[in-house]
Amino acid sequence: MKLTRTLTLLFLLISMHTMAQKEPNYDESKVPALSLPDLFISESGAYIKSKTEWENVRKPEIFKLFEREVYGQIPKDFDQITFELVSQTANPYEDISTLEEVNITVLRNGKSHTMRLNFFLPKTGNGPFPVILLINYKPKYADGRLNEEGFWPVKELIERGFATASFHAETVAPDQVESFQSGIISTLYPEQSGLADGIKALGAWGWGAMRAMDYFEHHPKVDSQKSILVGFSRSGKAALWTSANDPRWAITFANESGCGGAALSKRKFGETVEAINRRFPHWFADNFKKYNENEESLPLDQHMLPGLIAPRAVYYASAREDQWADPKGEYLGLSLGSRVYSEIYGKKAEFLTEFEQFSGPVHLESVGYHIREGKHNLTWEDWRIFLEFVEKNL
Ligand code: GTR
Repeated sequence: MKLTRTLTLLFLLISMHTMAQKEPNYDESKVPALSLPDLFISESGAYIKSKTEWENVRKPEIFKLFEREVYGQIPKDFDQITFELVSQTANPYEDISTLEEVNITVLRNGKSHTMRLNFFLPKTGNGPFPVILLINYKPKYADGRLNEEGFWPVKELIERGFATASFHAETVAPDQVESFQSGIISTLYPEQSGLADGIKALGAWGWGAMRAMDYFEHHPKVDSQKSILVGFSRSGKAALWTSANDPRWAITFANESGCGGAALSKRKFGETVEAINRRFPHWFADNFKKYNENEESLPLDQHMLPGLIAPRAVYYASAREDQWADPKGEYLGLSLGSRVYSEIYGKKAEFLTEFEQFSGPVHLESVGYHIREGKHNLTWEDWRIFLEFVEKNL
């Protein structure tokens, strides 16, 4: 009897909790009228027109806003970094490439953390090769031996003359609320814990990408000036913030990065700030939670992110059925943000077409976008179209 009552109470509590969670909005007519912060009006009210003003005034202001309110501060300092080649093999693509499995060990304040990088080099030619890094969070693709649907198409990339590498996000910060700190945060950067603008998992993964770049820079067969950073979904968000922090990436590709990545938060379409912070409280800085169901008061939006990467190239992609990631919000984030490329850097980067009107990829100078049919995934089709952009922009 008592058990039945307890169970009924539990059931009631669970249903109340579920009801309290808002249904996502997929109706364009319910999207609020957008009032977005102006890219070019500085905090002191000045209108920013020149490259010097942009780089000295407005860009640092916007960077600080994202750092404080959204992603947290990626730490840049450490005492030592070492690279250890743990194994070198011709497998799994023995005719065309070599796989180097590398331990990257970073020392800070007497503590050390090791992350693993899987790095494929073409066998044809001496290089130096342009390099593509994928921030991976799917365990089954960790070693590059699996290539279902082209998630990490190592063979195809090697055949096109790229070196390519990937690290598994969990070797830097586990993707769980209970344990995300047990990677670099608790070991190397314990002071980040508990800060309202401290990094969580996304920032830690970005730090991992930077350490991979340290490896590329020291590798004689890599042309690190031609390096491409790729992320999908949660790692797409991480890739964008990484590139905003680290100017060494020539091209940054965020595939279906959605809320907290490419898509405008203030549209509240599909995944919202509240929804992402509730499901993944260990991704963004604590400050971002202030904007749960309160996007209006965000002092920024995602259209301000591409400008932190400019003038280096940036590429977004969406999938038509991936409404949760808000394809239109992703397109707007980039098309509005591309004004930094055209107005400050004088590039041919204006998006001339409304989201509803275009079909093929939009490949402009240093800025590109495509949408494909289908669901949320990183597929060979995404890579293939992206590589056409790379050919013109690397
Ligand atoms: C979704 C999540 C997104 C996105 C994605 C992923 O369910 O709500 O923010 O990051 O998963 O990483 O696969």
